[in-house]
Amino acid sequence: MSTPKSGIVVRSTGSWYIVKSGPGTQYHCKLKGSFKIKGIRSTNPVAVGDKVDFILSGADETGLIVHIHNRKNYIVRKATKLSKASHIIASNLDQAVLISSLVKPRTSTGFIDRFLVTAEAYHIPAVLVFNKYDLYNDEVKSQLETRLKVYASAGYSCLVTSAKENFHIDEFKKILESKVSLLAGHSGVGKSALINRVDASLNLKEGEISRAHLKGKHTTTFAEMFPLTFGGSIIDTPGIKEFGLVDFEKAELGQRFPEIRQLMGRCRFANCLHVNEPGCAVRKAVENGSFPPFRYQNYLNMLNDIHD
Ligand SMILES: Nc1nc2c(ncn2[C@@H]2O[C@H](COP(=O)(O)OP(=O)(O)OP(=O)(O)O)[C@@H](O)[C@H]2O)c(=O)[nH]1
Ligand SMILES: [Mg+2]
Ligand SMILES: [Zn+2]
Repeated sequence: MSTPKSGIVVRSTGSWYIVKSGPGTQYHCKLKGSFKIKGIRSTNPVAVGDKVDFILSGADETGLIVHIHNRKNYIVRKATKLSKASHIIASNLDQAVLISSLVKPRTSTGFIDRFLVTAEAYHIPAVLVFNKYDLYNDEVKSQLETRLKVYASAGYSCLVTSAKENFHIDEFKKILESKVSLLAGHSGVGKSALINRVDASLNLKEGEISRAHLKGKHTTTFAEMFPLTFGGSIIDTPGIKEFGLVDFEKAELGQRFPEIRQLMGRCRFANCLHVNEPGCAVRKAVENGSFPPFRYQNYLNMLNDIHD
């Protein structure tokens, strides 16, 4: 038996994995049967970004994955709405970058906040990119200003871009340089278009927005890791519809909102959920206008979705 090689999973199709082992060297690998990872109930034991050991076998030089290195972190979503099992989207990330847009398609703040809460829970720095700026009219621009103000003061890096008009593309490149970045966002917001602008060699497929419902078709089917010519890599994911709140307790949620985290020490009760408890510092801040109303509403919606 040959000695195991190690590499990074750059693509997963469910049963086959492409493992990159050194520059320009890739192997098709399968998972050794009956592979289980303790502590995680997931539909996919190996995810893009995983560092694995594999043994080459047979004349066709395919590999058998025999070991998965401990993950620095990982990001998940629920496999289905009702299921307890989760799907690991990617692992070993330096940051998670959410590409959103206020039009065609519009990304809700509810979606953004779920993304941020998930990133907070896994201690992955989050960056918010608002793309398609060329399409924003004055009303939409003022909505954008509100979002920028709220998210920047919560401590998140924000960037406004237009892939179409090459607006802030250098800034976008700087964000990605020398880091492993997960790129998330609804189908059609311009993930592939933005990556193509910073690294033309990748030549990712860009989709057409379907005119019928302005929702965008899925043009990227599997999560995939791409090396960037200027250093670092990005993980392009299929349009993510929903981040489930995996493994969350009601009491934990407030910790994942920096604005709530800052105020909660002043609530009368240590176990305050900031709904209608007397002496709640968060509610007081909402009432006097110093806490962003949409962030609070999204907090309540998420709290409501957690069943314990
Ligand atoms: N006007 C305008 N159109 C854009 C911009 N960025 C992307 N588009 C267009 O929006 C459509 C969708 O862009 P994609 O890059 O394919 O979107 P995606 O996020 O990769 O979508 P999926 O792969 O389906 O998840 C394409 O027709 C792009 O040309 C932009 O900044 N402005
Ligand atoms: Mg795409
Ligand atoms: Zn409170």
